[in-house]
Amino acid sequence: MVINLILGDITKTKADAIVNAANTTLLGGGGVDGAIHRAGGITIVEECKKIIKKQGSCGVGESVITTAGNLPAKFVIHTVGPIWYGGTNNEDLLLTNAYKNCLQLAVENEVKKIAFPNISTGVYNFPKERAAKIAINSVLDFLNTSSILEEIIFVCFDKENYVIYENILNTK
Ligand code: AR6
Repeated sequence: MVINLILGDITKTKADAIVNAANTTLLGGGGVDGAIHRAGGITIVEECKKIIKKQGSCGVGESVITTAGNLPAKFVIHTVGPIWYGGTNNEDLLLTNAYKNCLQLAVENEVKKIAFPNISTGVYNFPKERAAKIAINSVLDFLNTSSILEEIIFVCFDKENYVIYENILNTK
């Protein structure tokens, strides 16, 4: 099992599954969510609508899985990270849940290679260093319990996040 770090666009990442930092409606938005829907095409939002019809919404920290449409992946795993309200709203636990629920869905769908964006660190404003520690620790904790996953890729869109991840991963 390896953890890799990329500076780039997750819609270009070849993996069994890529993770989307979505919102509770699953209907798309800006940031990485917008990029995934634009590049993946209409089939992704069509599946999201079916899921919403069935379950109402996707809660913060939860995740769902759909086709990846035209993306170079089999699946998109949509998760909803917490909005940062200063740290007193269970943000750390909710972000941990988001990563762990994605990994759980990945394993259930026999995903071997999964790529994550830096969930919640854009418009949801989660402090980047704090979010990176949670992302890496959640993945490492999960990997202790699962042998199916072979590769985890953290895809950083900005250099600041990339350097933060690089420094933390170097200490592990
Ligand atoms: N590839 C990889 N990472 C990206 C890409 C990309 N193409 N584009 C942006 N990022 P954000 P959030 C990075 O705002 O904070 C949406 O409108 C970005 O630099 O996309 O979880 C949803 O619908 C940042 O580091 O997601 C929600 O309403 C990271 O992705 C809301 O934003 C997350 O930034 C979710 O906010």
